[in-house]
Order: sequence, then C-alpha cells, then structure tokens
Amino acid sequence: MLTLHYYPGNASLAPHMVLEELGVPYALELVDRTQGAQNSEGYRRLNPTGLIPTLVDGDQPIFETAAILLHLADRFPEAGLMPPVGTRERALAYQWLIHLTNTVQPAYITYYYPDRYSTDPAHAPAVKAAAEQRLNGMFDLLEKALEGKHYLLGDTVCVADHMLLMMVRWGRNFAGRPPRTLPNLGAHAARMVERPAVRQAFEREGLAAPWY
Ligand SMILES: N[C@@H](CCC(=O)N[C@@H](CS)C(=O)NCC(=O)O)C(=O)O
Repeated sequence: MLTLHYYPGNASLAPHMVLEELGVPYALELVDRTQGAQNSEGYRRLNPTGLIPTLVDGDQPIFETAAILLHLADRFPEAGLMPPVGTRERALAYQWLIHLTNTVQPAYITYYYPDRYSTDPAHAPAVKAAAEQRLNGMFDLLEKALEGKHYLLGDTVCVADHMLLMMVRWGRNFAGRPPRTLPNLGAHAARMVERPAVRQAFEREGLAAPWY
C-alpha cells in the first residue's frame, strides 16, 4: 500500500500528481499544518525532518520530494514517467529534477520563510525580494530549456515536469513577474494541467484557481 502524507499545495503536490498518473491505489493522509502536525511525534517518526511530504510504501517511509518521485517512477516503470536507465534522456531527467529540487526549491524556501534567513525580522521583506529576483533568473533558464519543446525532455512527460509545474505554481503571486507569464513556461503549465491526472490531484487537494 502507498500512503502520501500531504498538505494542500505543499511539496506533496508533485508526488500526488504522479500517483494519479500511475493509476494505482493509494491513500492520502493530511498532515494538518494548521495544528503543527508536521512536528508531532508520530509524523517525525516517519520523517525526522518534520517536512512535507512523506510517502510510506508498505512499511518503508521515504522523504524528499525528488526521491519520492524517482521511487514511484521506478516502482511502476510501465507508466514511462522516467526514460530507460543509462540513456541520454534519463541523464537529462536527473539533471532537471535535481536542479529543481536542489536550486529552485531552496530559493522558494527563502521566499516563503524569509524570517528564517536573518536574525533581524526587519530584513524579511528584503530577503523575500532578493529570493524572488534569484528565482526570476532561474525561470529565465528554464524558459530557454523549454524552447521548441512540449516537456523538459521534448515530447515525453517525465516526473521533472510535475516538479516544474509545482515550481511555476509557487510563483503565482510574485510581485514582479510570475513564471507563468514567460511564454514557454506558461504553455508548459497549461499543457500539464490539461492532463487528467494533474487536474485530479489539484481537485482532490481542493486547490482554488488560478492553479499557476
Ligand atoms: N526538500 C524537501 C523540502 C520539503 C519542504 O520544505 N516542505 C515544506 C512544505 S512545501 C514544509 O514541510 N514546511 C514546513 C516547515 O518548514 O516547517 C522536500 O522536497 O521534500
């Protein structure tokens, strides 16, 4: 049995979309952040980082979004959500997924929790603005990477595309230039939310429009 511990719109959204893509049975378990449930003893036993998401596969909890995405693609290879091992396409799928989780996502953590990045609360607005500026540069790079392509790898969707949609969504309220306003990124997001699995995950999480 697969159980995804999630909170609506959090990093759990990418694994949720992928679970829907797979069409396999799974359960959702809400980690109620409004009650600080991510810090409860029970949740920390599954995921000692106290962060969301956690996937429990059988009796094995797994944390880190990108690791969960890769594990799901490995468990259900027939879904074709990662290219075959050892191919050029697989290398590029790793490249983009790890870039998104290792570079883009941490900039979002700074954007959403600027108070954690200075001991002086007065610095928070400037820390947030600087994070948005850095993210703009990252989205310029992703915009170029999508030139002439439907998905990050070309014509075939892979789990890095679900991660990218989530990164574009998280920037929907940018003060300056939301990533959806870049033509290739906007078209990619529109294409992704046309996928029934993606819509189903957004709807099950009760996410209100605009989705990205
Ligand atoms: N690298 C981690 C980051 C997860 C993460 O930061 N999750 C956020 C929600 S999007 C969270 O749980 N925040 C709670 C907190 O920081 O206290 C992953 O991708 O799983």
